[in-house]
Amino acid sequence: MYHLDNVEWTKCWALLLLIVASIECKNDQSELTKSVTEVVEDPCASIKCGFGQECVFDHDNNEAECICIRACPQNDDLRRRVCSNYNETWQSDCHLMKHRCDCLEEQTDSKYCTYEHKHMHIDYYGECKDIEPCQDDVLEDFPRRMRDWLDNIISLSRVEVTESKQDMAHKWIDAIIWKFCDLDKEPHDRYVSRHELFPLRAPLLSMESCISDFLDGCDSNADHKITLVEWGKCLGASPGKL
Ligand SMILES: [Ca+2]
Repeated sequence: MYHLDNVEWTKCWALLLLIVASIECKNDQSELTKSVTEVVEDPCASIKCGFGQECVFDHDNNEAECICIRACPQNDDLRRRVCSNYNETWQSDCHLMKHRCDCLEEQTDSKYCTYEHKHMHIDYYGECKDIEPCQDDVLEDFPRRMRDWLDNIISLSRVEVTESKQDMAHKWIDAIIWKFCDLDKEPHDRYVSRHELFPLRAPLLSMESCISDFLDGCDSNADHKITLVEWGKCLGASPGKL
């Protein structure tokens, strides 16, 4: 039978102590991590800041607060340029929003702030350019093009639509409802406001001259909010199908 000599016993004990110490250390670390996680909560998590603002923690007052965005990343990508509603190109949406906030909060020299800067918003993505007037025939054909566009999005995404590939009418109704729900988020109140149309309108305006006229036409009673029935009607669905 093999017997351990004194040196080997010493090595074994040392190894055992190391293992025990390692386990205890891990336990201590997990307890420490747990306690830190429990104590440290992001004070900004429940705060929603306004246009051009970000949330920071004010250590003096021990509270979170919204301030104008402090810095925007340098952007050299022309595709990320934005055009304001006053037809002025900005380096990015961040730069436009920051400048408006800085002007409103008097965080920058007033000589750089015009009336327009204090009231601007993003009109569309891309550099400002002459948008061609919407032609009647293009506007008339717009629901069909929107339909094709939505079909493509649905096909490329994992949005659940009816499984029947043959039933194109049902598929189209599903697409109309899905897009309405996708837009109706802030607030989620079963109406789509002009503000909520922004994610749909802004990326398309520089390419689709009729998008604004088309969306304005969806609000058939001109109350500045679109219902699901109005949305379906302007996309060519009969009210009974929604
Ligand atoms: Ca809404």
